[in-house]
Amino acid sequence: MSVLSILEFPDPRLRTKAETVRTFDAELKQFVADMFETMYAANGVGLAATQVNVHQRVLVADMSDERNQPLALINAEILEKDGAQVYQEGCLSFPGIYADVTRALKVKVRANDVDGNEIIVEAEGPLAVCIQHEMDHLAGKVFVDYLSPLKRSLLLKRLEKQRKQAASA
Ligand code: GNR
Ligand code: NI
Repeated sequence: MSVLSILEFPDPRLRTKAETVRTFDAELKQFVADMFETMYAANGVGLAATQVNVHQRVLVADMSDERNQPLALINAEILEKDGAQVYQEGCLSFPGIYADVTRALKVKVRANDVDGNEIIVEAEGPLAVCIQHEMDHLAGKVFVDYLSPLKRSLLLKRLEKQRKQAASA
């Protein structure tokens, strides 16, 4: 198992659109295990393959407080969306930056598990936010894309400032 390094904004590789996984083999299982290890090491609630520079439709999540409910979705597709919620989002590719984003309250998702079996997941609330956030990464989209230009430039300036401070500390 290995902790993978996470790409940070504005790395252009975060804009890559991921490809459909067609081979469900031992290599995929190892990659999913590495994604979980990377997500837990970074104290994240989710991680998309895009963030570790692998452009395949793989996402992992664990919204539980105990960090013992791993969910891996391969080739996830949203079948139904319902309602709306505002949630303060963060992203491992934007360390220290948080912003309110409006997304669907509930999602019904079709995906494959690591063995290639079809699964249907119905999520609501924070897990629904996380799945939508990770699916966006796989499409090359990031949470600040939803903000107004003014709010986005404010937060991106803050990200730069934090980086400069961290570099001089
Ligand atoms: O760890 C994460 N926390 C989080 C908080 C609110 C909404 C979404 C997220 S996902 C994020 C991990 C990450 O960057 N996944 O892509
Ligand atoms: Ni993210």
